[in-house]
Amino acid sequence: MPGSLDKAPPPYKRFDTVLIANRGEIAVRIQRACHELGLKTVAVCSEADREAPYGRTADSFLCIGPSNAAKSYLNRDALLLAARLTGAGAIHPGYGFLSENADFAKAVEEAGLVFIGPDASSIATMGDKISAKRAMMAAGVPCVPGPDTALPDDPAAVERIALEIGYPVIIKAAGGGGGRGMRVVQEAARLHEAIALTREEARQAFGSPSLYIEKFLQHPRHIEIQVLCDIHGNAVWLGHRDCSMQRRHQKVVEEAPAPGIAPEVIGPVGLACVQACRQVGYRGVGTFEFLYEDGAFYFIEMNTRLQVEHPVTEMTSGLDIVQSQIKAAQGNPLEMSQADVQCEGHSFECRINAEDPDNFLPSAGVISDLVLPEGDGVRVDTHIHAGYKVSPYYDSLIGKLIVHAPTRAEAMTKMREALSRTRIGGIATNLSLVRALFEDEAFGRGETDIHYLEQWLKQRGAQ
Ligand code: MV4
Repeated sequence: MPGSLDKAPPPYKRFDTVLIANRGEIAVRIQRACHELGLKTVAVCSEADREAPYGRTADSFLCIGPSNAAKSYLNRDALLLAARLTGAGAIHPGYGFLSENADFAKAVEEAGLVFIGPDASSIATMGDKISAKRAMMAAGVPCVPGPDTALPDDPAAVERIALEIGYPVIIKAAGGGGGRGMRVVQEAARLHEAIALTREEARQAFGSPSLYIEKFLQHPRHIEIQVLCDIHGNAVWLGHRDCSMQRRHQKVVEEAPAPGIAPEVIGPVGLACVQACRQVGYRGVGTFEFLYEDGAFYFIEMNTRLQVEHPVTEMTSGLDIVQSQIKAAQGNPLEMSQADVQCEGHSFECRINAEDPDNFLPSAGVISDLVLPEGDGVRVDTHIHAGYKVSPYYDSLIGKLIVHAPTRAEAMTKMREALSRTRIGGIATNLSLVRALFEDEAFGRGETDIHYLEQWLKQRGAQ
């Protein structure tokens, strides 16, 4: 049933060629989805990525700048020029880089191309964490206690708001997100200094001093809901993921579904997310991030991009999220209703990083030998091969190991087996770390929160 739309759908813009404005494993993943849809692809690279094999399997391959990402993968003019030269009708931004940049999305649309993502105004609304919270509260999505407006300047007014919420509180920058620009305040005596420090950081880092305040949740889990929307007012949610296993806001292991959450508890939250998408005229794929504590959900942020961990949801839902995202950008109506979305079994993803497992420093060099696992319910998303040179210029993610099995216990066993068969020689990786995690008993019981991994690493180091 189509919902109401505040925005009129844009005119259909057909495209037969997609420029992939990214690199590494996600460039491979997007290229596969495009080719499966019968679309031609344009791969772009920096000088460091000239040898990338996905360049040879694309229909066109262009070098757009030097190794420094600011001059290549983040170079908007170079990307738009590459699209024009190759006849691309759409740009897929992947994740990171320009994927959540509203100005870039606008420039793409103004150049007469399709940005494969939501429209620029949705990106801008969700990029400002205060306007995102306001939109969610208006749609009935449960949020963390605290106002959906910027902190006032009047010190006495701020003190009253903090007291009403109750300490501890957290001060966050409206332009922040993903763990940047936030500060916990334990007691009233420290409130004003925390605000002053966070405001200055926000001004420097995000160019805006705007802040907001929330109740600080002490031991939550990080649970997210994946949505998929078309431009005709249809939206569905594709279940949930637990992404609590993280260090310094970098996720290490993700799973779907989040363990131990009853359908009656998450169901209404999923419906509220879908309702919010209809209200803001959201298009394509999106992720609602929640904190989950003591049986309740609290919205924190919405990501308007395809996420690294989308495969665990693909495994449980049986849907191809990247293909669906591209079809939504083509203006096609959703091919399924909520009743058609049936999530089955359990999926885990391990992020494999080229980094020292003890000090987490990135590790560059040539992969001397490589053995990757395969088999039923085993998936590897990667761009690497034996002889591949891991460059020091970019994120250390070199691949993702994904498994799917009927139950969580079976999926854990399958991941242990897949990890034991994996060999990556010549560079340091975090394989030993994720192998140890899959032997951990509390993780086995699904009893972890957002602080678990950092505490686990501390204890491990102390031994
Ligand atoms: C919070 C919080 C506790 N209470 N907000 C960190 C990343 C950004 N997305 C929001 N974050 C948090 N917001 C309230 N009101 C704790 C965190 C947080 C966190 C959240 C998700 C995953 C990992 C985290 C690690 C530290 C802190």
